[in-house]
Amino acid sequence: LVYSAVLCVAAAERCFPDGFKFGTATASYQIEGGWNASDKGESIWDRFVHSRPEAIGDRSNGDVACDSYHKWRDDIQLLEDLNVDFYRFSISWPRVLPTGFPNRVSEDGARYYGDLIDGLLGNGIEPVVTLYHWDLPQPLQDLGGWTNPLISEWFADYARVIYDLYGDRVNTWVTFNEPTAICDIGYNDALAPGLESEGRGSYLCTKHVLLAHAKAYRLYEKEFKPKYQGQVSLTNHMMWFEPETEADTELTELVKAISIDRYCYPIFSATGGWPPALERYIAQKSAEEGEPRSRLPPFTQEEIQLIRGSYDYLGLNHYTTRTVRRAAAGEEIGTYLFEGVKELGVTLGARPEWPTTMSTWFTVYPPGFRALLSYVKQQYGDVGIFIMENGLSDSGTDLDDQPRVDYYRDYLEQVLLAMEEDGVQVVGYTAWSLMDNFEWMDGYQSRFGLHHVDFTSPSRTRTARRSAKYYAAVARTKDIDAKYEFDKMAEL
Ligand code: GBH
Repeated sequence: LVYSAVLCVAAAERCFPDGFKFGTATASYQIEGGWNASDKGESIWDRFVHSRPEAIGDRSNGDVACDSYHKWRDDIQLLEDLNVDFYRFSISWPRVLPTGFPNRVSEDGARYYGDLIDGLLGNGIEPVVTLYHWDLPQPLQDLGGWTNPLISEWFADYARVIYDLYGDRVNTWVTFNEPTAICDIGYNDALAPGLESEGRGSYLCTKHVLLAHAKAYRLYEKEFKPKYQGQVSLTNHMMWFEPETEADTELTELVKAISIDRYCYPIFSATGGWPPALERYIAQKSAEEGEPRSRLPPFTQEEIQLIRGSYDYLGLNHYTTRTVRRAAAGEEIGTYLFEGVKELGVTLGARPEWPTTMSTWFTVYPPGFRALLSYVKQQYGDVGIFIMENGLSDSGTDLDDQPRVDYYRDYLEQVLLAMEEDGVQVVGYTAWSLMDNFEWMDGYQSRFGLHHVDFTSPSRTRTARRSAKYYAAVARTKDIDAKYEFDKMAEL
């Protein structure tokens, strides 16, 4: 109706600026399927779901998922209908390098992503490419995975292959999606590889992921940036944290240090290295535990300099806010504490008035987004912030997903407030997700899609939800309300 004609002019405070980019995202293991197509190598997710099917809520896996390995042309059509500026997807390392090493590049794997990129560009959609969204080649896991110090070299070798293949057509690169999921959850008996080494393996992993990121960044900077002028960074998962009571204020700052700043301070701060408060805390705690050295491995001066400043933008994924309080003596600390905060003896909660979702870790509190964005600006200055994920989970049965429309509208409003009132520089926004997909430990039970996917049908039919229509209007008009007001009353 009217909304498509009326571009954002009237209600200025509801409009994103002209150059602001809207997109949507997926990840290879969550959508592609084709887990052993052609010469693709095994990933740690293939190994995990096949050897521990009971670990996944509905005992499902990503063997077929959305079948995007075959249906990528349909995906491009969905993206066109959404009017998005860009599509963020990830490359499966073992699909391109079956052994994990660059000794053998899969022709079919390389062609798959090349076709996808060309198809996007042909339709005026910019590719935003993530190099690592959790599907490590299993042969590298067998050598210790992210705890092996050599892995930062192996990652840079892989990055070089990908830059060589697609650097002429891809301008925005995300080296890592959510190191905290890779290291803290992957080493806390959830998410592949499903090992248990919290506070030791997780910290080795943290250090090596940061180094791998920095090496891939420096490689691009030196050899590819002069030719292509692209931008490289990583995206960190950031919950926002509020003290449960005033007494928990100081503790909440430490929670931010371990969950948000552990992965940001080394890269985005002026000094580099670990956040000082965190480094002190873990050194002291390790000493008390009788450890000969801190469980948080130190950086050399050279490493600090390599990592510091290795960014062209600041990527972040945000979904939810948690409350923080000290766990009582002997209290069973909740399982959904994945952001590395177990170390601090805290427990995370939510205020009773925050609506719940289909994800155990996730309640809805839009103002937390603005608070987080302002915190990031205050900590790291005027770096361009690229929101790489944000979205809502539900049970997925309803195409009329008004709560998801409300979530997007209300969270986007907080982004606008952060930009206009707090002077935060946000350059782009990414809706998670283009379509329902394999939601890790939840399998297909919780759905984040703008599009519904029928996982019982061999053709994995995709159908637009109400939220897809809302988001298409936002992407076209940059106005978060035009379509919203109209649609609230309309039939789907
Ligand atoms: C993002 O992580 C991911 O980047 C994306 O792949 C994912 O689909 C999306 O969020 C929605 O979850 O699975 O029970 O072990 C957000 C951070 C990481 C939060 C993993 C909860 C663990 C819960 N999340 N997670 S569980």
